[in-house]
Amino acid sequence: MVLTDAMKAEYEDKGYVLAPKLLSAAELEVLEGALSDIGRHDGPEVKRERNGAPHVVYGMHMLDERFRALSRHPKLVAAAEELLGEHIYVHQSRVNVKQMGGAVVDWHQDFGTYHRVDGVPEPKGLMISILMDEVTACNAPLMLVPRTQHAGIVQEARVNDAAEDHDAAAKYRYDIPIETLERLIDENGLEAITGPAGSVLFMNMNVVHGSTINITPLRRVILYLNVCTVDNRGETFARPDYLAARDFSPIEPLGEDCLTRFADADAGAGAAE
Ligand SMILES: O=C(O)CCC(=O)C(=O)O
Repeated sequence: MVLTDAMKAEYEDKGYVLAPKLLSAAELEVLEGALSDIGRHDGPEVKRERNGAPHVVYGMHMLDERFRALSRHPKLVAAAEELLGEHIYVHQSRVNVKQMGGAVVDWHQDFGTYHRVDGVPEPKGLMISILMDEVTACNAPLMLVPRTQHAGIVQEARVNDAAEDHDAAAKYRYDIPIETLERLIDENGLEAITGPAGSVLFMNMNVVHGSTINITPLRRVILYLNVCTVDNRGETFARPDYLAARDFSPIEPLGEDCLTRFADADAGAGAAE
C-alpha cells in the first residue's frame, strides 16, 4: 500500500491529498533530463508565454520515454488505484512551467473540459501532480478549493472570441463565475499546496483550482498525469491525442527502477567510453 488510511480519508474528505517526497532525488534527476529535452521540443503540443518560453507542454508521456515510464511508475499507479478502486488510463499529461512573470492560471476544473469537450462521462479520475521543485507560499503554489469534488461542474461555457484556433473544441472558454467562487470558498476554504520536490498531489479532477503569477526567480514546474478509470473514456475525439487520450488500455505498472534505470544506462554508457 502506498497511501495510509489517513491519507485515503483525507482524499475522500477534501478531494485531494499530498504524498510528501514520493519520488526520490535520483528519480527527479532523471526527470530533470527529460524536462530539459522536452523544453527544446517544438510542435503543437507546446503552449508558450508571450516571450516565447514554454508554459505548457502537453502529451509529455507520448514525447519522452522517461515521462512514459513515469506514467507507469508503480507508486503512482498503485496510489491512484487505491484511491479510485479501478484500473486507470492516462487521459492527458502535461508539463506546467511557472516561469517568473509567466501566465496566471484562472480558476477552473479540468473535468469541466474533459466532460464537455472530450466526452468523459464522470469525474472518476485524478490529476496526479508531481512537484519538480520545492513549492512554498512564494513561488505561486497551486491553490485548491477543498471538497469541490462534489460540487458538480461549476464552470460556465462562453464563446471565446480571442481563441486562435476557432475549431469546435477551442471556441469556448470555461470560467467560474465570481459569485460561485466566493460561495465555494466561503463554504470550504482555500488551500495552497506546498511541499518539497518529489512530493505528489493526488487530486480529484473536479476540484476547483488555479494559480497566480510567479514573481520570484524560483522555478516551479509541476508534471501532471491526468488519469481516468478505464470504464470512464472520452467519447468525442474532438481534440488531438496529445490533449485527450485515444489509448484506453489499463496502465501496466513497471518496476521500482523504471526511472533510475535511465541514469544507470547513462552511467554504463559513460563507463564504456
Ligand atoms: O500548475 C498550475 O499552476 C495549474 C495548472 C493547471 O491547472 C492547468 O494547466 O490546467
